[in-house]
Amino acid sequence: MSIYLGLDSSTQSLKAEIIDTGAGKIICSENVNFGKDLPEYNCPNGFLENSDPLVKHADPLMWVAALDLLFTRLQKQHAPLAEIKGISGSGQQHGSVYLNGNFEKILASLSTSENLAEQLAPALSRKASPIWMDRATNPECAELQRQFGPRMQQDTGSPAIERFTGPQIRKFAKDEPENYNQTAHIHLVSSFMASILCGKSAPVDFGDGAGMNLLNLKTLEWDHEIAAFTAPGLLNKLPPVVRSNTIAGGLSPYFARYGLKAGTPVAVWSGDNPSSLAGVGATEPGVAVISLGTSDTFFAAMRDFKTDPAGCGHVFGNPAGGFMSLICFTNGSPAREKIKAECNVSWHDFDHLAELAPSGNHGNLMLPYFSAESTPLVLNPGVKYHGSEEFCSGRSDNSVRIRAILESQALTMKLHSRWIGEDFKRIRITGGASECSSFRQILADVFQAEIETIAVPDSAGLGAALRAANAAGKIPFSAMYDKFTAATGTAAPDPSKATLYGTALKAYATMEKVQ
Ligand code: XUL
Repeated sequence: MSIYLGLDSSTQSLKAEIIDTGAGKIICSENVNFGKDLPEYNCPNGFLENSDPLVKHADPLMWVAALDLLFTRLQKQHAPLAEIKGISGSGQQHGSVYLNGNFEKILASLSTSENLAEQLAPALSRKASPIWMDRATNPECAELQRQFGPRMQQDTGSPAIERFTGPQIRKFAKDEPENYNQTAHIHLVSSFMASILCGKSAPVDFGDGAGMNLLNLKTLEWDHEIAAFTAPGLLNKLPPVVRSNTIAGGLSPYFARYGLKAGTPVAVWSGDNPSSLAGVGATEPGVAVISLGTSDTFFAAMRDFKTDPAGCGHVFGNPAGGFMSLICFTNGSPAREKIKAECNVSWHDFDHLAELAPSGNHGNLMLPYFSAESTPLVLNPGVKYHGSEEFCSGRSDNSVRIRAILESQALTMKLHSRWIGEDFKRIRITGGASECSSFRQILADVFQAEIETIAVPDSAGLGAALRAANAAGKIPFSAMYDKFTAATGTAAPDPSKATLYGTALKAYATMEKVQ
């Protein structure tokens, strides 16, 4: 049997997907929800409460505790842990973990009589980890941009971005120089979790490393000049950066307590978006992916390295080699939830009501900035309405309000993905809201592309398992895609809607410019 394990350390949970590549299926899934299962870490939504809405930090020990709980649960459901031939993982991107000089010593001598969180607590040089939702580094981004100008984006794939790791590290070094000096290793969530599995400090992969404003994508090495300016001595604190199919090490003997085999190959972890690219079978260029998770993301394998002139889109490493584009819309799912709550309807009715309003929604659109937005960058949120007086004053039907959010979200994705320069005719869609058939049709008509649904509930976790099979079992991605990532449904574009949505796109772009 060829069994591989993929772990997915996301904002709100840690999940496991165990696959059998011979049978071509997921044979076991498990999940730990941070808010529900680990309430003692005070992160009900994956982050600690803070009076400053721009600050979003999480307790890294919660991610560690989740690992023990997840394996306990897998063991309880008799998952074939002893048969696993390789492990990899996916981490929420950009988040960083700060560790002192004891980290590697502690990892090398983990005892099975204590749990992981207890043992790793003394290794932290910073109690909380900034995560991808944090927006508190605007001054640091300005400093980095002043220093490097357009080179920052040309060489690292993105201008200095608030949630990216480099600006976050710079802020920490400025605000807490003593704790920064105590820091011997700075890890991403992905490389931190991989380190625990293999019992030593693990490398960062190109996929996730590209989300740091520190990796030079032209040389695929840390950019010495940018690192030196970001924070003193930073280069010595960063792990090595490697290709996504590198084996980081063998599984630590600690995990034998759950029935796993010590020494099982652990492939480097990657970010959730690069992992999802594999998990939805889109590592070859030509097909785009829309992932409707907490944030909505639009991403695709790239034919060549290219950056977004508007500075909103990013370039990350494609786990199969080369690059991928990624555009993140922070208000994705929370904005849909807000409108659903305002209309006081079920998801079923939300979907149905959206279909009752006509395509184009009589020109009623909205800028859905319920909270700070990444694309376009909006640090002072506020929702703006455009259209009829009835709609703008909040008196229109639920159907019009619901259609307005869905059409606006589809239009913003179309508008801000144009820089990729590819007229996608196939788009694969995943995540909770991909079940909303009205949204699928709106996306098909706005993009004039075939929208394919994939029945993968956790594309990042599956992608991590496929990456484990690729790295440890040398199985090509293409040999696994047919079985694991086949489309389960399609929405075809209606060509008669092309002009209408072309006009709506112009109206949306104008509204965004004048706001
Ligand atoms: C991507 C981003 C998010 C996180 C969390 O740039 O910030 O997609 O990876 O999922």
